[in-house]
Amino acid sequence: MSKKTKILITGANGQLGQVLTKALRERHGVPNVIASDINLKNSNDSNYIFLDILNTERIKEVIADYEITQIYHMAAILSANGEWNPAKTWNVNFNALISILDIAKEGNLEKLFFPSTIAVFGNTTPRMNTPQDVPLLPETAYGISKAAGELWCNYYYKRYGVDVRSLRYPGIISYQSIPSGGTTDYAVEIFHEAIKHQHYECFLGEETMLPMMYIDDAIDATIALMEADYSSIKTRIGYNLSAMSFSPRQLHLAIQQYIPDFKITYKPDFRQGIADSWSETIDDSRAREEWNWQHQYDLTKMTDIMIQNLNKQYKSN
Ligand code: AKB
Repeated sequence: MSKKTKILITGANGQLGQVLTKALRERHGVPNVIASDINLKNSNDSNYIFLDILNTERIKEVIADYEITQIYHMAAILSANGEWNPAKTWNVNFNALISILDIAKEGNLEKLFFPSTIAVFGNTTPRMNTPQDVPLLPETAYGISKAAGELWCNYYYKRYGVDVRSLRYPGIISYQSIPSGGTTDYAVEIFHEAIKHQHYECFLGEETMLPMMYIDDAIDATIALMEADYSSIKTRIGYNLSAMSFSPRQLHLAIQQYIPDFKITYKPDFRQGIADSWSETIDDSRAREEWNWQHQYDLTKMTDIMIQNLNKQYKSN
């Protein structure tokens, strides 16, 4: 008989982790989803624990104590922050993954989710409609750690049968949580600044087109992949995943439909080089064909929901 699903989320205080925790708790019940992070922001949550993902012995104890069957390993240092400390980025993003893959290999987990990213692509990757299987030559410490992580996930699946599943997330846009340390963060910051100050200084150039996704789509994709039949998962590297692509100029225009006086100025910094090495649009047909992925949100729908919800949040504060 299969064991009751008990989930551990690492990096639960991050942009995706916060919303994923809520969604998984709605599905599996609060006691069955243990949220963990290295900071104590959610310490009033009795199913929240402090967990340093570099402490492998502690991860093993948590798995045993809570009878964990699945891990969503969301903890990571993102692309922009990763450039300030590449060695730490490797340690957090890659070495911690290997420890968790080893734990899974020992038979202690049924399933593992590893979040990958469009940052695995690089200057040698076709930038338009990027196919699933392309040479990966990432430019950032973050991208290198995630590309290597994908390869090791595939290795652990093939060699040891670890049921590890992965997605290459585009930039994620959410009102519930704020991203930190990424190159696509501008697409969240811009909404806050538009509402608060009707002005945003963008750290990317106005025509920098990047793949993006509204958070509900990202959460739906994550859960759909993890719940998909074992036989439908045909790749154990990260699945390409796509919903929309836009530039800061296009997002500015979309927000101006709600805030006509909203102004944007451009002051590209080192993150421009990172963005320029990534894809503009992604071919995610494998995800659509193999486990029925479908996105719900485009630029117009996403902008509407962001403005409505942030307006409410700022009014109630
Ligand atoms: C980042 O900008 O670093 C992340 C990502 C695309 O993985 N949002």
